[in-house]
Parts: sequence; structure tokens; C-alpha cells
Amino acid sequence: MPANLPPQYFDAEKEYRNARTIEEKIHALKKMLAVMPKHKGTDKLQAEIRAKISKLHEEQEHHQKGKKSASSQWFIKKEGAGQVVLLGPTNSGKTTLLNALCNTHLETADYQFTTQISQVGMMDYEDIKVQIVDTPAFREEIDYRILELARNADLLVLLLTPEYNALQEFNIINEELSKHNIIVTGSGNREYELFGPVRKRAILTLNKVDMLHNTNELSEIRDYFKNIVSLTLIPTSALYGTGISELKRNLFQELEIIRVYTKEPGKPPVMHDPLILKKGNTVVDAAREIHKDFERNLKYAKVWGSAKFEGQRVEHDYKLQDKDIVEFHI
Ligand SMILES: Nc1nc2c(ncn2[C@@H]2O[C@H](COP(=O)(O)OP(=O)(O)OP(=O)(O)O)[C@@H](O)[C@H]2O)c(=O)[nH]1
Ligand SMILES: [Mg+2]
Repeated sequence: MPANLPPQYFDAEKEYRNARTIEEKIHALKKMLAVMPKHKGTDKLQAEIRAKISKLHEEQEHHQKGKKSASSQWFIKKEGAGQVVLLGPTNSGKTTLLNALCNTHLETADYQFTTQISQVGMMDYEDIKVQIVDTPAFREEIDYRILELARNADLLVLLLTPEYNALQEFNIINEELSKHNIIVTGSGNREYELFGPVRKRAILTLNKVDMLHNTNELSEIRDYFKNIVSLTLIPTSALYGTGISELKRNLFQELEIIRVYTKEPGKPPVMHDPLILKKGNTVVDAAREIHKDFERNLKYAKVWGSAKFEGQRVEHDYKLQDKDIVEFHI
């Protein structure tokens, strides 16, 4: 029997997909249940949503218990334009990379299991800040709390090194993640199942490239990965700063966000503190980001940047591009 779901259901589903916290997810799922017609055709979906809600309640309890102990920092509240989680075997250079990306001075060391808790830094990238999360050490099995961090991330960076065997390291991480229902994907993969395995956008870094003996070695590793996974691979040396700008640029690209600057009529644009929107968002999405009233009262907008000519008048559904300037008329 077809489910015949109303448009409000799809709005709530969108809200669920965009939810950043457990509370927001539960709220959206409850909304999906509330607006869904109750008949045989929706039985299965209703059961799936209920199961998801109770799983999230369990997670919520887990975090609340965790918060009580001083050393527990396992749920990182998202801040900035996106949350990037660094995953990699112990000693691969995760903390050194966080330091290089965020200009911090967290402890690194040439022995295993240096980092015991998750640590956070903010990376500056052209007017925006991206949150970088360093995870504690693991070797073969990934701790369930690290998996929680991975599930909640907007983007994963898998750190490999040529020190041992980059491919083997990748296989270990990949198998561990998929065993726990996290499938890593490259950009452009839009496959999405609401309650299927979590598909996480990921990129690879081959850290410690300074340890390679020659450039052939790097091309060999690159080719090897190209043939087995569709993930971008960025060579870096977190210790010496090689590849860090390229990695920053790629992190921004893979987050699939756009920066939109605003201006008031007759005034110059504010060229810092842009609105952070998702790729594909429209003028009305930008207005909503500012205020619900803005969205409601919006008549039209003028756009500089992606429009055919500067200051072109556009309608609500005009798709904005990165670095556009928008002037709202209400
Ligand atoms: N040669 C070289 N050494 C690096 C590089 N990045 C990190 N290291 C060194 O590798 C060692 C481990 O670095 P960490 O950043 O502590 O590694 P980690 O992945 O955070 O390790 P755990 O916290 O134990 O999981 C340190 O001695 C770093 O100085 C790099 O790009 N090149
Ligand atoms: Mg560390």
C-alpha cells in the first residue's frame, strides 16, 4: 500500500537530516510521526521512526551520564561552519595535524596513545571557522565513543601514514567503521537512506609524507588508492606544514557549504561574518537563516556575484553560490 505522505512529512524529514543535536533529531522525528497518516502503508515507517527515537533517547542518557565525569568529553557540540573529525591509528599525527590546522599547541608525542580524550580546535578559513575534533588513540578496534564522534561529524578525515602500510591502515579503519554501520563516501555521493547505514563524507590524508624516500613512492600510493576508493587523498606533513593549505581548501569543499555576504540597500556589503548555507540553498533559505520574519516578508533580493549582472533582481528560489552578496528587499 503506498504511504501517501504529506508535504509536511518531507519538511520534517529534511529537518531531521539537517539536525545537529540529538534533541533536534528527536524533535524532527516526532514531527514526522505526528504528521504521518496512520494506516497499513505507513506501519513499517512508523515502527522505524519509533525505534530511532528510542535509540536516540538511549544515546541522550549516555551523554548525560558522561557529562557527570570530569574527563568525559565524548559529545562535542557543533560550532562554526562544520565539524570535522580526525580519525587514524595511534601515532599517525592527528594531534599534530589539529595543531597545524588550528594554530594550537596540544600535546603530541612520539609514543602511542598520547591523546586520551577528544580535543577540539577551530580552524580559520577565509571568514569562517571550522571545528576540528581530534580523537583519542586506537590501534585495531575503534572505541564506541570514537564511533559516536564519527557518526555525529559533518566530515571525517582518515589519517594514514607511509610509516607502516597506508593501505592496511585504511582497510582497518574502513572495516571497523562499516562493521558499525558507517560507510565512508567521497563528495558527490548523494545516496541516502533515512534509517540505513550512516553515509559519512570522508577524505584521506597521507600524513608524514616527509618520510617518503622519493616522489615515486607517493605516486604509487596515490594510484593504489585511486583504484580502490573514490576518496580524495591529500598528502600532508603536519610536522613541517606541507599540504596544510590544500587540506584546508579541501575540507571546505567537502563540507559542501557556501558563504553568502549580506548588504543593506544603499550600504556597502559586510565582508566578514557571512551566512553559512548548504550548497544548493536559495535566497529564501538565506532569508530564513537571518530571521523567520525575513523569510515571511521577503519580496525579492538583489544578487552580486553569480547573477548575470551585478545587483540583478532575483526571486525567492534563486540558487546562491559561494561568495555571493545578497541584498534583501522586504
Ligand atoms: N616526520 C613527521 N612526524 C610527524 C608528522 N606528524 C606528526 N608527527 C610525529 O608523530 C608523532 C605522533 O604525533 P601525534 O600528533 O601525537 O599523533 P596522534 O595520532 O595524535 O597519536 P595518539 O594521540 O597516540 O593517537 C609525534 O612525534 C609527531 O611529532 C609528520 O607529518 N611528519
Ligand atoms: Mg593525539
